[in-house]
Amino acid sequence: MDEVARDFRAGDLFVPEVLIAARAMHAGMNVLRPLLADSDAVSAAKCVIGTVKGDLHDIGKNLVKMMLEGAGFETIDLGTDAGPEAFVEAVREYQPQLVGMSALLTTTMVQMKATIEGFEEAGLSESVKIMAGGAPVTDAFAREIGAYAADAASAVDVARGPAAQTVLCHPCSTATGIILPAENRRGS
Ligand code: B12
Repeated sequence: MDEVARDFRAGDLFVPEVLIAARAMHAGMNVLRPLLADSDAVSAAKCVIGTVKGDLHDIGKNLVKMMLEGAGFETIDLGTDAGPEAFVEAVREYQPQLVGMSALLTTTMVQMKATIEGFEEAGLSESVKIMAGGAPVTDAFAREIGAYAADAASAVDVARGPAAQTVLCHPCSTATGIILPAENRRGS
């Protein structure tokens, strides 16, 4: 999946091909999972991921999830229309290192901010690295809140980086993600 991510980022592979690769990866994982469960192997980290409240688009979110799983991350998928309280509850329960939020509607982008505020109110914002993406999440939006742009392929690089690391993957790109290190939140 690393190779698939590289080719996707380079524009040599397209969404359907990534989905096919992910399906093959899942088939392989189904064989390996019971063996891994019996071994000392540990997952890279946990990621709670979901599409924000009011938004039912999940193709991009699922793609990011598959990329992360292909890189060895354990994912907890909140599905679509996930409100701040669902994210907060999941972070409390699973204590992930990462949170991924997806929004495809300009009207639901505000829910990303609301979710981050939910983490802050719950005292959880310092414990997770937050990634947010989706077609309307532009570089300008990312800058406005003091963050950096990334896409599904780059999400894995970001996820693998240290907690406070910021990565600028697609400067000025039309799409697709923001990474909020703790010190950049609240648009500092
Ligand atoms: C498919 C689709 C639907 C499907 C969704 C099916 C599904 N299971 O997802 C259905 C038919 C249900 C739908 C419904 C609606 N849709 Co729609 N839909 C689309 C469409 C055609 C494609 C979206 C898509 O899947 N793209 C492919 C994926 C792979 O791309 P992506 O999501 O952007 O993800 C990539 C990146 O953004 C990033 N990424 C995404 N999430 C994350 C998360 C993280 C953490 C990171 C790091 C990266 C990341 O990585 C991905 C890969 O690079 C777009 C148009 C378009 N061309 O984008 C409209 C579009 C998003 N829809 C739109 C609208 C208006 C609607 C409706 C309101 C229509 C209506 N009147 O009912 C409803 C809203 C329903 C709701 N409440 O959510 C508008 C949004 C306009 C706007 N600016 O807000 C669009 C842009 C169409 C348009 N041009 O008008 N839609």
